[in-house]
Amino acid sequence: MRIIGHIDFDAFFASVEERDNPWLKGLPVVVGSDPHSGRGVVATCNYKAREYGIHSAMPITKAWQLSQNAKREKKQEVIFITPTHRKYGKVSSELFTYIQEQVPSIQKVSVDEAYLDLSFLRSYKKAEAFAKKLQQGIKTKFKLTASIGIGPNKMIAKIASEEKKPHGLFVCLPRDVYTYLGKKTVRALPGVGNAFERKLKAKGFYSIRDIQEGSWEALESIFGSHGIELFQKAYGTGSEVIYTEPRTALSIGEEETFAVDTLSLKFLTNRLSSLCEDVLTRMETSGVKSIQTITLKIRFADFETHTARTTISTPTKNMRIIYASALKLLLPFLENEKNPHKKPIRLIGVSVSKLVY
Ligand code: DCP
Ligand code: CA
Ligand code: CA
Repeated sequence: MRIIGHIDFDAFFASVEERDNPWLKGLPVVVGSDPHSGRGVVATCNYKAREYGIHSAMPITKAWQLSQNAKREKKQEVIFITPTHRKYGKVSSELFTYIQEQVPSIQKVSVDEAYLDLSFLRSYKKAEAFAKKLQQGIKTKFKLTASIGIGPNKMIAKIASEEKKPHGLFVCLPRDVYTYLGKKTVRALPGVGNAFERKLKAKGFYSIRDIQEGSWEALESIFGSHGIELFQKAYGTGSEVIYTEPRTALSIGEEETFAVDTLSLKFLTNRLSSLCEDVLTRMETSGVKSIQTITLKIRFADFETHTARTTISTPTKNMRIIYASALKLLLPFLENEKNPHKKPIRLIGVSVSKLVY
């Protein structure tokens, strides 16, 4: 039985900003271009700002006007924030690494969404419980919320993930697909944008039910091959496969910030060894058979940060080899070679990549 999940983070850029800037809590937030520049659009906004009618892709000047209107009504003025795409990218990859450790096959489709193959759980009931736990884990670990939809294929899962946003979970069982889709407007189908929607409406197709009850010959004669595709979509019988990300691109890493900055060899080697052990444990729990690249991250007391990496000739999962490689990378940072001013170290991190599952 195929069980597919679709996860989509809520108000993604805005939620990351709210999380990282606690003073924004409870305020309407727009992430987008500078409203005083008079150019550009809203990338996204939090749900509070959506109450003002603001949404993604709206001209920023329009969002500004709506905020000013709200202010006149004695409501909170909107806080405008310029996007930091690098940050969102980093958060995104941390999130999906976390998810990937728990789901054998995922397909990331944008900065904040992915399909998850949940078939390994073998029942919709278990998949639902798993999704709930995943949402909770994400909330605890990353202080972000995501919505999840579950269904027999990607299309249904994606539509279902919109159902209960934000922080929602909705399951569409295979036997409910036809009825579930029937209640939605044609717009819910992938590939139906503004223009196509208008054409469909002009021909009397408002809801997906209208398409389900129409004949595919009629749809074909009006819309050609698009018509047939639409007919198939309306029945929700897709069986698209999950295109698993190449796992070689991923890494597993652990890092530690010390209570006191230090250059003590004994202390650092002890912590390094413990970090390598943690990495190894995580490799085991996520089914990694071997690794080939080891990366060391060092942050000095003044926050100057370096990474050094080494790739070994034969893939391994031997603790001693991983530790020895990490140690070799660390030593130059304790000596003149990479630390001429003898700056104490604040943080070290170890990560492994070129993973084989
Ligand atoms: N995005 C953007 N420009 C757009 C749409 C989106 O820059 N026109 C960015 C900002 C969003 C992110 O992509 O935070 C994800 O887009 P979504 O469509 O998933 O929207 P959100 O995650 O912001 O909100 P929702 O809770 O509706 O998913
Ligand atoms: Ca989203
Ligand atoms: Ca999205």
